[in-house]
Amino acid sequence: MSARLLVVSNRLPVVIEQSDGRWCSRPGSGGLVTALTPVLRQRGGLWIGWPGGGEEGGLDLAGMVTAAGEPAGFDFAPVKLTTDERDKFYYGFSNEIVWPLFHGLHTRCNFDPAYWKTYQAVNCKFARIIKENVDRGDFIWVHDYHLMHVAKELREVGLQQKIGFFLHIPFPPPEIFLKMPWRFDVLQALLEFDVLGFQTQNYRRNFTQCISSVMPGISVRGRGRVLTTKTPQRKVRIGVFPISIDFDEFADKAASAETTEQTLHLRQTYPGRTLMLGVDRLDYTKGIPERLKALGHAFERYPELREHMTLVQVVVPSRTAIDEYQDLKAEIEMLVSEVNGQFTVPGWIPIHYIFRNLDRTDLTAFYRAADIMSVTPLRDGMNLVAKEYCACRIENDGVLILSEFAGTAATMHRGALLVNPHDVEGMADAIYNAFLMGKKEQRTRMRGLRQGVRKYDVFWWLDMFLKASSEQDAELAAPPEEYDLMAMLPPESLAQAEPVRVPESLSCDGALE
Ligand code: ADQ
Repeated sequence: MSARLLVVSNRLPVVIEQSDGRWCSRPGSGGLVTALTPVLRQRGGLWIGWPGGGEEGGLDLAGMVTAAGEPAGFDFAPVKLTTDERDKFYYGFSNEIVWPLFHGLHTRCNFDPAYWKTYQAVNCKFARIIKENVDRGDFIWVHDYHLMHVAKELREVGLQQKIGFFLHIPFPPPEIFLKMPWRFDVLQALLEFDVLGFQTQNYRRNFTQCISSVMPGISVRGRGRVLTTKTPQRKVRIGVFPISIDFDEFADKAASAETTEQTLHLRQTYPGRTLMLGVDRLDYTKGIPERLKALGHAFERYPELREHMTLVQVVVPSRTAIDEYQDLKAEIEMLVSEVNGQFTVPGWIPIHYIFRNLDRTDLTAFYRAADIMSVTPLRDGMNLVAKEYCACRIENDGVLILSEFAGTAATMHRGALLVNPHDVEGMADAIYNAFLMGKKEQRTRMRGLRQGVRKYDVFWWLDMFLKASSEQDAELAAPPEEYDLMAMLPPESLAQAEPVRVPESLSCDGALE
């Protein structure tokens, strides 16, 4: 497909913000930006999104964003949000409802009806800006949970061309999703897209189960990478496309002279010690407190780890205007000092804690220097950090400790040491096993992991999505065989498990107005 890509996401890969009283731009961070930037750099196109900020009089937002886009090699179009929109659409509906709910943490949700109204209004605003910028023949590709209503709004203003949607986060099972007061509206809005992409088969299954539970008139057909469903208005294709990274870019950066020098410097800082690394956005889904508790437990349970292993925990600031994220930061800092207070001896501090954005050289040097990488989210759509670590292990060694609840586990389970992040003892054992693992086993595992990340990189992901959009089904590979937690349970416990039943009163009978 050679159409121009018109990518739409809540955030642009550039952030406009005030620093020392002056407006300036800086690169954005996070998984979506890491994945999509090389795609647009390679293909060109237009990226529509919000560059941050609220209502600032006199600020030439479009000019600043255009200037920031020039070196990137593709175009940006900004969507300006008012302060009220930012609070209710971004902090409110997106971050207090969809984010926790879709990660299975419904007790953290604040189902404020005012948020829903603003969410629709802002999706309508995005749709207007797409309409102003779209050319006939463009492929409109909307990203993530902030913009689930955009296709519906675009259809209402008469736009009939193909629109794709990719969900970067998990899609929850029906018993969680159906708690959302606006569940039918959200499902109906999603079915206004032509192609829907999910990270794993499990998340797609959750989505199709929600459709069959509450829209009995709509059946989902097919098997393999793409399923189809027909609504009265259109045929919707529903695929599994595990997102990835630009493997070569990370591997080349890891091998560069500046990263090598920086890696040597890091290794000298921790002489003779096993270095374990954690790199996460500040978020309660990333399981940072659980990891710190497990490490404390590991030092208790396996005293030989003391003075021989150090954790470097890097946390990138994120959503810090929200109280909950400030509380999480305080909790992390308290746990770091608790473990350090209990175990530090002269010449050895168990945890080094870094709370800031790192540039690519620093990040890849940490990946290269780390003997063990700990990626232990409570739930994660995919988790690119796990893939970045493997890409940077250019000597084919290192151990990946990986949560079975990360989307990445679906395909990286063979090479990684899988853990349940809620199981403090199991995590402590995994840390100890990683510490003891010999180079031979490390290489066998890491080679397999690296081959997978190299072959199924972000360009493969793009290709699969575009082929599915243009119905080139013969060229689509089957979805990967996935790690299946249920398959580990004894058969008798599965026989007793009750299937999820949705009350008939919830059914909305497939009507799509
Ligand atoms: P995120 O929740 O942002 O992404 P993740 O996929 O791990 O999670 O990506 C984090 C990104 O931030 C990585 O590319 C990493 O390099 C970068 N990063 C982390 N710490 C950093 C630091 N201190 N300095 C600079 N950069 C740092 C969402 C979903 C994920 C999904 C992605 C992509 O939550 O599940 O994998 O989108 O779909």
